[in-house]
Order: sequence, then structure tokens, then C-alpha cells
Amino acid sequence: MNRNHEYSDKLWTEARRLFPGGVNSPVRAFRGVGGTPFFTQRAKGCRLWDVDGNEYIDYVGSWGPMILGHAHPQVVRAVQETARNGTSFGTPNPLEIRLAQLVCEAYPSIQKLRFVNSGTEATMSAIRLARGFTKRDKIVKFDGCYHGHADSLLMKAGSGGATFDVPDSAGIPADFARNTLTLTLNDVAGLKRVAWGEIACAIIEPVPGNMGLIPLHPEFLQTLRQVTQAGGALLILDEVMCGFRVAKGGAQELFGLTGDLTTLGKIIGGGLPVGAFGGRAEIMDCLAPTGAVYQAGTLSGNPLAMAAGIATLEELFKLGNYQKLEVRTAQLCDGIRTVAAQAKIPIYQTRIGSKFCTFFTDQPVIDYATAKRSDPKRYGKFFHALLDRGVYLAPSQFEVGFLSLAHTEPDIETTIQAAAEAFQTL
Ligand code: KE4
Repeated sequence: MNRNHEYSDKLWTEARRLFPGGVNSPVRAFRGVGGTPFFTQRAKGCRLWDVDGNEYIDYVGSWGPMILGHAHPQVVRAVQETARNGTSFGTPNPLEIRLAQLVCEAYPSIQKLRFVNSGTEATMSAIRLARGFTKRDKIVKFDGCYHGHADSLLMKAGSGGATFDVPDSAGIPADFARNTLTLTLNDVAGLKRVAWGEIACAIIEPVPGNMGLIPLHPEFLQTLRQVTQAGGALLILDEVMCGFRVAKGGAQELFGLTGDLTTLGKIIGGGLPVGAFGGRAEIMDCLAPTGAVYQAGTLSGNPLAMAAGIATLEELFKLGNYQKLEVRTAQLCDGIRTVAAQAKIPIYQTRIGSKFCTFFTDQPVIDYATAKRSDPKRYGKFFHALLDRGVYLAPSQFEVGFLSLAHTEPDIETTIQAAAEAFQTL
């Protein structure tokens, strides 16, 4: 089926004149799947409509935030009503308190937090705070995990790094790289070889979703918690993507884990720019103005963003929603696995809660190296065959899919049917 994309193509020409690569974030350029991106005109529930009128069932959900679905009436109303009273004050406001209370209700490990405007700001600030608190410079991250684009974290990063196979970014001084040690996921022995007494912190996605979705062995996370604790290094759990996604209390609830610091983003803003980092008060109080670690932000705690986040979490926390997401996503993944087998296409699927990934490989995927063995070209063909059938998956083999509460059983059935046809084209 050939979608009409005449107006998207026109906009794409102008976009490439104005933006590097035509986009404001690299993964949107479709470099991971080929072809050119569509321009979205509007979204509602689990669907997007592009400027040429094509309709898609959306499994990207703006890369995670849209867990209620797009343009949820409660969120829209909250933003509209708040905007009538002004859009930004640059002073404390009651909405930031309400959202912080909701976060602390879900995350017992967070005694104090600070709002910022993106996940990158959250992780960058948390790293600086960990360094200030421990008075150590070295940090540990894991191959394929992506924590945003702060200089000290763009080593063997996932997401864009994984998609373009440029693990280390240009423009980062060697001195920075020297202070970042990267380890391999699920490698318990590797954890034990680190001199944790010299390390400020380890940062990890407890549900890695930036090289596709890679479940961690429980023993690996427990060992990481133990060795960091023993060495006086802080454990930063980057829940920007999995926070409020895999459970109300994110990975910490799911795995019974406690981070020293937690970073959040995406869902917490309900589609508006919000990030946050938080943890034990003794650590957070090292932040200006009470402590020596500086961090600030003009739009931090922005009332519109706070209102969207409050409306999202209050709706999301209603009883039964996580169970619904779990059941629906399992149904989708089972269906995709069944039709792939019928088409004799080898895939390796991973799923945690309403985050899922289909690797085009016949081998198990347990870390960055095995994820990289999957076939991005075949994924690209599958992506476009689905797109032509009105289903939008992440435009990269090394990203994940997200379900929302707006995806209905008929949407899942339609998707599985489209996948059956798409596998046949491979
Ligand atoms: P942002 O700065 O993009 O808000 O958040 C950075 C970030 C931090 N930590 C984790 C675990 C993340 O997944 C992200 C951002 N995720 C990507 C998707 N893989 C955002 C999409 C994009 O870069 O356009």
C-alpha cells in the first residue's frame, strides 16, 4: 500500500534547510530504518495522523511519555486551565509541590527531589551531585545504556549511539572520557573487578531500553547494589524511561531495589518537558542553595509541565491500570511471536511491563554485543511494511515499543494482522 506523503516530503525539504539532518532529535530522522519521516499533524488516544491524513496506531508514544494515550482529556484540561493563570513564574508554585508528593508516594527511596526540564538534565545533575557528595571523579556506566547526551555519559551509549554505531560522540575532551568506566551488562564478575572505593557512582537503566530492551539478571542488579554500597559509591537508577512505566514505583518497586539517587523524565511530564532527580535528603541537601553542588533552571517546576504531570500520574495511579497494560502488551507480543513463527522469521522478543522489543535475530539477546548482532536492515523492512499498514513502531531496531492505556483489544488485533502481513513481505 502506498501512503500519500506529498506534504510530509515538502516539509522535509524545508526541515533539512533549517535543522541539522532535518530533525530536533537524531532518532526521528529514520536513519535507522531508511526512508524519510512523516510529519505529525495531530494525535489522539493511541493514534497519530500525519499532515497527509495518514493514520497510525502509535507504539512510540513520544518515546515513552504518552502512557495514557495522546491528548488525554484530563491532561489537556489541566494544561488549558493552568495556562489561563500564566505559563511561567520563576517562583515557587503549588503545582510543583503536588507533583513532588506524587513522586515521593511512588518512590520511597526519594526523600527530596529537584525538577529539571529533560532526562539529560536529570542525569547530568545527578552525576555532578554524586561527584560532589563523594568527592570522587570517576563514574561507571554500562555499554549500550543511554542516559541522555551529557558529556560524561556519551561513552558506548545506546539509543542514537547504538543506532548510528557511533558509541562515543565527537566533541568530548579525552579528560572526560578518562573518568567514565564502561562495563558490560549482566556481567557479575566484571562488577567485582572494579575498585569501587575510587568511584563516585554507577549509573544504570534498571530496565535497559536503549539498545532494544535487555532484561537484567536479578543477581546482577543485587550485586551492583552490594558492591557500590560496600565501596561508598552511589547507585543512580536512571528511570527516565522505566519510571512509572513498568510499575507505579518503576524498577525499584518491580525488583525491590533502592537507589541512592533516581532520575526520572518522560511520563512525569505527561508530554511536557519535565525531568527530575531525587534521593536521600543527606545527598540532595548538597545541592545549592543548601550545599556546594550548583544546579539551576529557568523553567524548572514550570506550572504547565507540573499540571500535565499531575494529571497524568493521578490518572495512571488508578487501580488496575498497570494490570491492563501488562495484559495488553503480553497479548500483543504473543501475537507478534505467533505470526513471526508462521512466517518462519526468526525473532527474539523481550518485554517488561508495557515496554517491548522485537530483535531480528535467532540468538538470545543478553547485552549490547548480542543486541548488535540483530539485523537492522530486516527490522527496517518490517518497520516500513507496518507503517504502510498504519502501524508506527520505533524507527530503530535499538529502541523499544511502548503500549498506552488507550490501546484497545481491536487495536492489538489490527496490529497483529498487520505484523502477519509484514512478516510475509520479508
Ligand atoms: P531526554 O534528555 O531525551 O529527555 O532523556 C534522556 C534519557 C535519559 N535516560 C534514559 C533511560 C533515556 O531513555 C533517555 C532518552 N530516551 C530516548 C529514547 N531512547 C529519547 C528519544 C530521543 O533521543 O529523541
